[in-house]
Amino acid sequence: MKIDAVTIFPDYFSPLQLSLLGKAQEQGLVEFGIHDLRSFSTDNHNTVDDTPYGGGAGMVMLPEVWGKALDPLMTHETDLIILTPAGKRFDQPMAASLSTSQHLVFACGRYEGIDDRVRQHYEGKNYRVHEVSIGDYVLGGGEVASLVMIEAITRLIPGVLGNPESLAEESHNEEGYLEYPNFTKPSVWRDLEVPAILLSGNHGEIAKWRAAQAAERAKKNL
Ligand code: 5OB
Repeated sequence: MKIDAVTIFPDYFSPLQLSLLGKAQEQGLVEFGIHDLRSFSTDNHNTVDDTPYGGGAGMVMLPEVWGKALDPLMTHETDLIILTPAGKRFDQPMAASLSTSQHLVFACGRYEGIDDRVRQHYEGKNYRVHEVSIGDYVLGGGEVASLVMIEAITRLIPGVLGNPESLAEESHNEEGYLEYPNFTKPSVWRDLEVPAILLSGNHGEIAKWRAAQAAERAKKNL
């Protein structure tokens, strides 16, 4: 998979060189291209934004600069992801769906966002465009949201996880993650004991206990 990101803060993407994602890149399972939006600006001040038509606070990112940055990246195999708090909420099914794409392009807006005609333009040319939010909270821009999505998506690419059993186990669970409480050594820590069932070796009973614990947690955290 090829993953491009366009941003005015390329340094935000240095964590892609670490841990699981760094190894996936070394193995050739994923290739990252990080592009500085400012290098596509056309004036001496490297301007990337301007005041909003209709008035209001903040700045809006210029469509001309975004067009110049995105045009050379877009193909009809591309999924263009525009990060915005007004987008569709990112979840595990969306991560699974995007993990089968050949090419993702993350457009990281700052300020009040990107001129909406950028979305209109690429949708109008029949490119696949997704406006995505990672949750209901305010961020300074799309960079951290992109990192969240990239980590969730790339770990689903075959070969990226060292131990594919953890993926198989996650897939038993609708949301795609483990919800029961976990314990490791020692069996007693600060007078707190690991539940005896987990030391029993009875895998059928352990699975039942974990399912019940997960259900209880899910109810509590709703
Ligand atoms: N808040 N998801 C939640 C987001 C967000 C803010 C963004 C982009 C995606 O940019 C300001």
